[in-house]
Amino acid sequence: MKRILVTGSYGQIGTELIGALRKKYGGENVVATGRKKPPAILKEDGPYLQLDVLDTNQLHAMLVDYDIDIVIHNASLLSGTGEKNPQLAYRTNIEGAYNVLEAVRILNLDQVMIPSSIAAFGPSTPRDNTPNDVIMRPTTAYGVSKVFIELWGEYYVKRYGVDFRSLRYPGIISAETMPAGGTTDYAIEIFYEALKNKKYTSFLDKGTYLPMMYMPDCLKCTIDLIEADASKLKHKSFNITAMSFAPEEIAAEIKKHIPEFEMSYEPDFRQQIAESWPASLDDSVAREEWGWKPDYDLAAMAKDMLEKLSKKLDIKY
Ligand code: AKB
Repeated sequence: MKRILVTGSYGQIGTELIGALRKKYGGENVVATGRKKPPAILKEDGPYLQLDVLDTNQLHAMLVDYDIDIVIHNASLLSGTGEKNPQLAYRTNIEGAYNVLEAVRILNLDQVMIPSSIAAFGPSTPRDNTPNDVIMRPTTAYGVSKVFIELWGEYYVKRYGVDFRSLRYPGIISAETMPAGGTTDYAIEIFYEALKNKKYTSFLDKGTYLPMMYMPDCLKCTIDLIEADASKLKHKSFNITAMSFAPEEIAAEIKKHIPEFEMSYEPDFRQQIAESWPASLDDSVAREEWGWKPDYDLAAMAKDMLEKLSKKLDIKY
């Protein structure tokens, strides 16, 4: 059984990814790490550790001590936070990914998966049905860091034979852990506010289409890509998507379940970020090379989100 170390394990994707990986590979084989101390509420179903990927000695020691084969490097600042502090985004996202790739190369580990994002595209990229291989000139610090990760990772594949893989995550919607500082976060906040207050003010304007995905699909594509047969992967970085909607469309979907729900719009600095990203993605390369296929569309996701959150918050609708 391969042993996997995950960074950023206490973030939105990490918290749920650890559970899914442990279910599949066994608790002891999945080492959860994060920069902050592990939250006290975590179950003791495997190692939960504190790791700062900017500390290369600590990173190398942990990879050796736990006999790691695969690294999933999730630790990253998101787009909104990156614009507030580009220098911190550089250190966390670019230096962090560099350190992880170097450790994987030096220690000759089996595989490294580092997520990219729709943020890797920019205003000069075709916005509709954006192809996998297309111009990428992002205008955010976060987006630049994701292009660096893709290109540096692919360089290590060619130069050193490192097995690097990457997924361009769209906005990920989930009920367990809130994301922090992303542009697509509105599509999660809206569910909390719809249940708690029956109204929500969106920080993205009407008509702002973005590619999105529900967490179960995000977990599925992450694990599927890790397990994909290397000989079939012609690409290393993949577009993946499950749906695309604008704020008024998710509001209309929620209204089907909560008829009193009202939406208003007060776009902030994230509007400009969203407008520089694709509205929808073409993920046919992922479908062809490793069989990607999502399970959740907007209606199925909204129904499940409301059910999960109403239980979590103990609010009926
Ligand atoms: C963000 O909004 O910054 C992220 C992303 C799309 O990568 N959710």
